[in-house]
Amino acid sequence: MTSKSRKNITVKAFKARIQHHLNFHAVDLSHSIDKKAILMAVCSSVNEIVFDKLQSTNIRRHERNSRSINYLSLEYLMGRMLSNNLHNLQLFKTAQAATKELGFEIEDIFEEGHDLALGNGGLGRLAACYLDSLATLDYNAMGYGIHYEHGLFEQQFYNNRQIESPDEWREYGNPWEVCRPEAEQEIPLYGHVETVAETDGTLRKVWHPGQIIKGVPWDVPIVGYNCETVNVLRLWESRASSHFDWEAFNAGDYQDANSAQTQAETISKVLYPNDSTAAGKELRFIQQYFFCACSIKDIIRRYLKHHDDWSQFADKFVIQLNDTHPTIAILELMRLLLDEYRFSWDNAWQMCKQVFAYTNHTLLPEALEKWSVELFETILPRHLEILYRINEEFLNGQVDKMWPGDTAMRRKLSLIEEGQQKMVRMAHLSVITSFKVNGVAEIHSELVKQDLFPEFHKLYPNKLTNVTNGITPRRWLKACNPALSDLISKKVKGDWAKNLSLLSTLTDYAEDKKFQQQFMQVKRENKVKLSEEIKKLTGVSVNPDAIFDVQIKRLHEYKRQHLNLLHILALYRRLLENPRLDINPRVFIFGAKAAPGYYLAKEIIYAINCVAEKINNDARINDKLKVVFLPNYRVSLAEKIIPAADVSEQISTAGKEASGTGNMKLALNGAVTIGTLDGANIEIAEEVGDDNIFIFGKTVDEIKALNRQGYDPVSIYNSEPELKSIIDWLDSDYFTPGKFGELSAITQSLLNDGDHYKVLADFVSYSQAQEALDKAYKDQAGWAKMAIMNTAMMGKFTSDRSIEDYANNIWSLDKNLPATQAVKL
Ligand code: B1H
Repeated sequence: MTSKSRKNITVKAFKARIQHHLNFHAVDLSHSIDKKAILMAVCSSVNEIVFDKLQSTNIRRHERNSRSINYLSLEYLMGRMLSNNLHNLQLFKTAQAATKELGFEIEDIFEEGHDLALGNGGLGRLAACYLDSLATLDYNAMGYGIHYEHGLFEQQFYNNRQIESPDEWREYGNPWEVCRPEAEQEIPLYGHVETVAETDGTLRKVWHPGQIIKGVPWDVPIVGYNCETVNVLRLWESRASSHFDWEAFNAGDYQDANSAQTQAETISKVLYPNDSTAAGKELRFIQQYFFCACSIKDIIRRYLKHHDDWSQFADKFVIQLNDTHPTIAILELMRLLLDEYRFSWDNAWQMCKQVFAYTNHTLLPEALEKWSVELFETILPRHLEILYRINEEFLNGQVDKMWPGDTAMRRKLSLIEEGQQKMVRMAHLSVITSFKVNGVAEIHSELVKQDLFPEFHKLYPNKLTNVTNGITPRRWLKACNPALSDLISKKVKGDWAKNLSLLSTLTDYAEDKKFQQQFMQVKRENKVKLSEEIKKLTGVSVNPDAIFDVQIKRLHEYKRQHLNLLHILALYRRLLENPRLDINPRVFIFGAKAAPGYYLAKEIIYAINCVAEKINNDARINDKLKVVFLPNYRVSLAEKIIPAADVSEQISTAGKEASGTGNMKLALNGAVTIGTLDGANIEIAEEVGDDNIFIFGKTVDEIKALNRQGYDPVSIYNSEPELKSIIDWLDSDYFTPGKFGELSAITQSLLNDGDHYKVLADFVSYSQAQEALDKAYKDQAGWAKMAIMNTAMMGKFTSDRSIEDYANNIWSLDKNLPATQAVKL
């Protein structure tokens, strides 16, 4: 089908297609049609168009032979695909009308779709937004990831505590993927390395693996917005290879044969449910290698399909490492070039230095990956040899040149951390190999230079840089907030979803009474819808005229959901003391999953739920406060919460949140931020202006000073009577009747364990900012103006801008590298 006929597809034709697919799926059309069946039929109808576009994109790519960007990420938090694909194909209204004729509301059909939750939080969702922008901007891009059988766990609350159950996203099949057996790979593991003498006397290394795993690719099409491009996200599934133990099987030893299969399939079984923490488990290490090896081999396969020699490899392929998780890709490319393609050491190393770039997403020490040398020795013995040589050349070369004879510096920068157990520092390997290393927001990138890698910054003054994160306005405004999108389209000329800076036109209407009313009316309608969802999910009735105050993100001490909790307790206490206290009614809305092994995070969830239960059932406070913790926070739930938010809580300890991206989504949808000077909050404040954001708390420098001086949370507790009474309250059995000390893990962490995240240090400032916010909300016109200004000034934070930054400053996608930079062999 040509793009012309596609644009012209009528409701009638689309409906006929859906009916055809229903028929094809053997649905009994004489009875009422099941929602799952119609979902599958709509997806198949959309796929006809999508795969047609994918074919023509591939043909175009081949003709142009442009440089391709290959995004390696252990996580992709895609969410649901149907609504987004319909919007991007400009087919939403057609599909809506066609399904209506078949007796369905399209939103109800969307609800049947399962989230693709192959990621934890911000890092995985960022990868998904970047794929959307890469396709929309027509870049030759491929995403590589793992086809986890189970994505991020599902969360329920039982007796106020988090319970996890496995995510079954493919229970009924996933319409948005095709298997590509023609591109499967074999991946070696374990075994030993042999040194073989060639006839000419040179020595060659041969790795004799102990096990071979098969990598099977599944392709998910990534549809660009309002353009002809469809790219691919290629996800690897592990299987037992044909080296599966047939001998044992035939000899009747099914158990042994099966255990090899089970072991192989375990590799892509589950996503590790960490966020901003490294897992440190052997299986995770194997997962990383399996995924990297499949992806690197696939990249080489794609290159060699069209080239007879290696001279253009670095011109044609650039590989972006999404954090250190795919760092082993570097060693795998080295190994293949050296051992399989017989490169000299220098040529192989030059090649690697030209193709890899690395994004750092966190400064948290617990997230900086290290793997034991022992693990390398057992699982990847050849890679360890290569790593040792890279290290030796690095220390004896660059390090010795810059700091001659400085053994302390050698120890500090070495790829190997000495100690009881020798560890490989993955970040160091990524930094020394990559031609660019970027942080994800201005302040974060500065801290990467100053605090995390100051020596590397000295060694490579042009390597460390910044690309501020972004979000796709297609999913995070156009698709999730149709009412606001329609209102915007009435005022803003041009395709703002493709050029988000156009939203700045809205500043002209920020003080226009009529527009303010329309804007706030949309917000109210979204709040009514969310209230219904809240009732459905929690049984709690909330008032749509209250302030909807939202904190949605992974649960982590540094994100400080417990600071929010302390302030809720302060409000509750003030209301009990004075039931007529003049504050706006407020609904505090939380959404967060805690890593299953993160004890304190789970205790914070428990505490919020216990406090919520008490407050929501306390008639004395006249419904002025409500607290709801929505279970199973995920992309599709975020799409419902964000359009209804008045207030966006971005309250991390300064210096800890690398960027944040929820902050951008909420502001884009007209929520006003209360936040610290951390991550991208700083750039949001610069864009919206100080009058349209509530900033509080200690700055990075002040936090550093506190650490230097010696921070004493107990003295703050003793000198702030309200704070003291709240903490004591939390320690009583008020929120857990009959169970004293039930919530004391939190108070302990704040008072006895040093309050690492400076919750007490920021409490008073936070409480004051909240008071100012409450006061500002009373001026409805003033608030509307602030909300409009937030939407209007989010242009910078489109992921299209981030991708253009990467394309221009890191990947050189619009032009091939000058020939002088290409490896000459
Ligand atoms: C971010 C992670 C992360 N930073 C380790 N680091 C993981 C680290 O499974 N692991 O081992 C998983 C995830 N995630 C987040 O990245 C930052 O905290 C956010 O501030 C940032 O917005 C996001 C995207 O850059």
